[in-house]
Amino acid sequence: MTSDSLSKSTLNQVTLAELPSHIDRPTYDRSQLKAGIVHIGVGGFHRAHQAVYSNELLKTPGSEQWAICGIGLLENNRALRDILVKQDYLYSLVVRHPNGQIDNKVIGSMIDFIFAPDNKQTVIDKLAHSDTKIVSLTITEGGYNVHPTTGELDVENSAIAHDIANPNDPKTAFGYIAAALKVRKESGMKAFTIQSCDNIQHNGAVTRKMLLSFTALQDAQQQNSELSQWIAKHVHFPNAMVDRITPVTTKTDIDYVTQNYGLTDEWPITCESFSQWVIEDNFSDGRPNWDNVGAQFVSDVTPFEKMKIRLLNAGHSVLGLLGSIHGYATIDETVSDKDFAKYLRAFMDLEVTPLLDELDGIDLNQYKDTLIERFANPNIKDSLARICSESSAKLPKFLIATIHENLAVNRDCSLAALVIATWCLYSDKQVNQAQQALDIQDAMQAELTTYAQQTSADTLAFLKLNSLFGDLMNQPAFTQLYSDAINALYAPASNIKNIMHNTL
Ligand code: CS2
Repeated sequence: MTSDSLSKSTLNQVTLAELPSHIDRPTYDRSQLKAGIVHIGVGGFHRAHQAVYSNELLKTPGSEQWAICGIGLLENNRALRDILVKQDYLYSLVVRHPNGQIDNKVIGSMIDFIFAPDNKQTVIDKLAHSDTKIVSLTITEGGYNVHPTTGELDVENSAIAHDIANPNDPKTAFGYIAAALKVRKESGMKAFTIQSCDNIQHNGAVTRKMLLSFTALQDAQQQNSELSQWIAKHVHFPNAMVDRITPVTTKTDIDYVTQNYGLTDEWPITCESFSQWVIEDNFSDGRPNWDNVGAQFVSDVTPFEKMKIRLLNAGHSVLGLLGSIHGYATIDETVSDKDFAKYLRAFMDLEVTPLLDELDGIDLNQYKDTLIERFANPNIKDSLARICSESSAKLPKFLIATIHENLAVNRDCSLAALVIATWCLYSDKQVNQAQQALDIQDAMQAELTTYAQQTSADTLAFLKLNSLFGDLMNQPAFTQLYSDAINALYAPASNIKNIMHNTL
């Protein structure tokens, strides 16, 4: 904390009145709100996206039942809970436009937060409460426990195995949801909607499939329990495409708020001005009119989600891995280098666009232009470390799926092959071209490194991680491209830009 911030009061319900007048704040009476939404996984993205749509909606009369109660499952949510409690669940949102314009806001849609590890029964009671109509999720790609090659629930995951065996002592989102739905079923209550807000294609359908497998395994251990069948019949799982770039909060963001809001907020959120949310209109027991505040309800979200995940998220990973090896630190810095922008655009045009469906009202060329402009926003310092974090959970869905689809129709995938080879080098050496250490966070890091470190003896060693790559190892059309890329990357004094240039 800076000495400046020490002298300032904390943002909370009382000090809200002290904010300078230009700061947008809740204009609704927060004491009258009810938490119709319980959200599991209150990270930066949720606070820049769904909570912001809800904040705008609460400004319109008649929507008081749609406030949010947050749930934190992870130990590191303890600190967030302490901050939110101190701030009456209020937080600042700093929206940074590409042209330098800044929208300063305070978001008030969250009215409670429960730290689950210390309050398991409170969480189950909250989920089972009759006010709860929607349980929404941002538990990250890995949180769904989908086995990357079989597409089934990964029952070997230790937390999932624990929750299947111990229905009364949950740790995972599925464990809590199942416990609460059991209460609702047994007491004759309506089911809630389960609304995934993660970057997974068919996120609703995936959540449904995983939860039904999970509850079927729990049912098999208890007599007369038919929870899985009840869920299949009563719970709705709308698919959705979600989008807003939200970098990790830095000390600079905290200091900005202290100086410009005149109050301290220990965990403000900074995000880009662009925001998109396309949702299937398929809810179990009512829904907020988020379409009145910029979201879009559609009957089928499939083409929107594929376009976003395969262009934006994969595009981020392309820049993230190549840019990290080059020595860049942020996305805007990387895409402002015309060699990287050119490579990204070629990847999008040649290897992704042919796999996408035409979308009424969306011009794909314009969508790609906008993506590059968004990535280049100089006021959003989105770190490559954030983008590359948990690549083992992201790349199978963002990029490797594209490679498989291209191979199936004999289309070239050399640009993506170089990215996979770069991921091998990144996991193996863990330094950039200038030999500076990379900040790598990945639940599979030990395995990634072990396989990658066999590369000098066996060029294809990394691809043997078949839980990530499936049968890529046995597809000569791919292994040829991959070996060429590995040989170039591992050559003495190799230079990523030259290799990118030669791959184009
Ligand atoms: C990013 C996403 O995590 C990532 O790799 O691509 O967090 C991305 O910023 C969001 O999906 C944007 O909507």
